[in-house]
Amino acid sequence: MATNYEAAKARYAAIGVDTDKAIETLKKVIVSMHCWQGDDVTGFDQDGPLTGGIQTTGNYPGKARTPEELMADMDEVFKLTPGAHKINLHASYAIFEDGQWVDRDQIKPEHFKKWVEFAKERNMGIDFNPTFFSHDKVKDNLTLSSPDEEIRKFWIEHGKRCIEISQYFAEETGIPCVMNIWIPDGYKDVPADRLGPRARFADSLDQILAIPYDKTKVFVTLESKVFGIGMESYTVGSSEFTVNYAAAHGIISLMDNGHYHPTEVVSDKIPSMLLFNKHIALHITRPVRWDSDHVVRFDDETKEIANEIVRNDALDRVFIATDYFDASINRVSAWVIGLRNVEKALLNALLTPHEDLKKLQDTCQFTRLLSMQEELKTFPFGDVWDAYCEACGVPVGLDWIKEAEEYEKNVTSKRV
Ligand code: RNT
Ligand code: ZN
Repeated sequence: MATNYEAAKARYAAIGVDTDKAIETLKKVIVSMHCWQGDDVTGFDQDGPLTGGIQTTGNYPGKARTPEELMADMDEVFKLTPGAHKINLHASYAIFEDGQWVDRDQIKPEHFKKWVEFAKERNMGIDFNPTFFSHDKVKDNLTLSSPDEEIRKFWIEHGKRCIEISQYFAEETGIPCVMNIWIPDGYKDVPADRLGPRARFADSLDQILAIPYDKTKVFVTLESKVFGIGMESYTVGSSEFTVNYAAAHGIISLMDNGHYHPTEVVSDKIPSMLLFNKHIALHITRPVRWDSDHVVRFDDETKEIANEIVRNDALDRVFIATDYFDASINRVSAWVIGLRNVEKALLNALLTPHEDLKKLQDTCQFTRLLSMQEELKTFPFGDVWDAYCEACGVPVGLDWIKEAEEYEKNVTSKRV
């Protein structure tokens, strides 16, 4: 493999790309790994179904049923995936000792102590998400925008508790916590009032963000959405709502690439957002005809998202997180495939001679630009990718598949 890498390195060097440097840079880029791929977004705080207009489909055996199982599966993913990670938790993954259950408006740092231990042992930070779904207080698909003041108050309290927990994560791990707010709220059919729910959502956010917290430790992000299942006609937290709210209140916009109209792409939004914001946040997923949260592939849009981050020198300004959930295939492998593909897209971007390509654009050499862009696709990317995996101490090439299959045979298939 060393010789393959040497040959690849020379080919990239000939176009001014330093492969060693790309590998060193990528090693330090943090990708926040969503915990919810492991258990189909179930969590541990209640037994009801997944609600909120999101859906996991499939019933592949071996899903994690307990915190211990989920943590073991996450460790397996870390073993098979190169790069630096954070873990991304939802509030519904609180771990209650026997008889200690409290509702979401009363959760406390102590309910996440085991996650802090897990993260610290692995030198990782923790990102967090209040869970505004899968709960009996999601009334008529509404939470922070509900006209029912009691419902709205419950969820405002939940948001406040989550900021406190986020700060606890940051203080314990020494790594800032990104706390993302996403609400499912919306209507199945044409609403009679589009402004009222959004005004209530804005007021709820104002109240949540009014609690004192350390803004150097907790970065609050707000995620938009275009529709959800059962909320096809209107979502309260639309793109315009979230981008404007975030800009006006000094929090951060989060773009999930499953949350736009099918021909709209997040890659094109990234540079505009970077021009006007110090930070932006991403959920990387794969929509197939709808917000289906398929496992991320090494596809054109994922590559283009990575290109926009890298060529605009924004690796330290973009909070990168994954967000997909496939229950139709081995869940650990699903996790690994998507995360490895995010890493591949970033490496691919780091191996692209962006400055030269920009120059071709600015001098209107479009024929040469297209020729270059297409030829770069057959450069020996795979050899650099293998060297990166080796440098990170994770399986190279197809080797991870065997390991994942062993884990399935010995661990997840025994869960019945
Ligand atoms: C839903 C949003 C949201 C969730 C997670 C579980 O459409 O993408 O980010 O997927 O919070
Ligand atoms: Zn998302």
